[in-house]
Amino acid sequence: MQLTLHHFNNSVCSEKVRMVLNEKSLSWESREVDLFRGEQFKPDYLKLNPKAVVPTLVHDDKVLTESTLIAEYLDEAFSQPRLSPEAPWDRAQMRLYSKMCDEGLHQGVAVLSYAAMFMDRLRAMTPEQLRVHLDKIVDLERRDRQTSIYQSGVEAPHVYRGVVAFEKAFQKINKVLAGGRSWLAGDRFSLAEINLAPYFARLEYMNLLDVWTGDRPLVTQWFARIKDRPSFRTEVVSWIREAEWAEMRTAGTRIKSRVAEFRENYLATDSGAQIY
Ligand SMILES: N[C@@H](CCC(=O)N[C@@H](CS)C(=O)NCC(=O)O)C(=O)O
Repeated sequence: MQLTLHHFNNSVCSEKVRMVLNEKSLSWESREVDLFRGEQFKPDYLKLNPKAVVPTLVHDDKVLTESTLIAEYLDEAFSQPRLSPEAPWDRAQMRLYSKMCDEGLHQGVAVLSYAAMFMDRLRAMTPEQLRVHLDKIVDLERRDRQTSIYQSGVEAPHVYRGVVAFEKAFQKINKVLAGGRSWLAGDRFSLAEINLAPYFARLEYMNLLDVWTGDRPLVTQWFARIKDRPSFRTEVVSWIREAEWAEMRTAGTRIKSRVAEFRENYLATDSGAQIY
């Protein structure tokens, strides 16, 4: 049995899958795809992952993309320890959080990361290099987001939407924890936590997390329980390179006050004031 993961060190979706592999004590071969060198666009990689993104799992002769699906697949294919709750209701709750990541938090973290730091990499390109880079992005939504952030930085409308997606997520999580639970789906740590942790870690490393959690101690305590796990330390923290810590913190701090304003503005609206 052979498991190979094509991934990138500081990528939220790769962190998610690495945590699953670690929690299940699976050995795997690492193939790094350097996103900043454009290795995701190489023809051989595109054959595995036509969307030109990481991660991709190769299990013997089977190729699987989409980090949420990879996480669930690994959990089912290698049964112990189970990272999904047994009860159908709790499993549905768990999937609510993976949907939350795939339908809002992922784009949110990407735009915040671009607005804060990756934008400088785009702006360092010549117009021709930028055109070639953008043309290679197969997902047109992703291309639009990058173009708009290149043009408007933190003022791009996608950034506000990302801030709102995180606000809704934290409202929901806070409410569940306030009901007396230690974990979000069932009574154990599960894929719900694994799905969310890399996103919240990126916010923390960009010095932005307390914009949402400053007034939510239950969320902070829950996140601390996740950060204590060996899988988090080995598969998230240890992969981040020295220079990346400083880059994330400096860049995130630059946009922090605007991000906090966006959250305040949203909370001042009717829908923002409705805690769901
Ligand atoms: N829905 C996909 C998203 C994958 C994704 O966006 N991966 C990012 C890194 S976290 C990526 O490869 N970005 C490459 C790029 O933007 O060119 C999944 O969950 O696997």
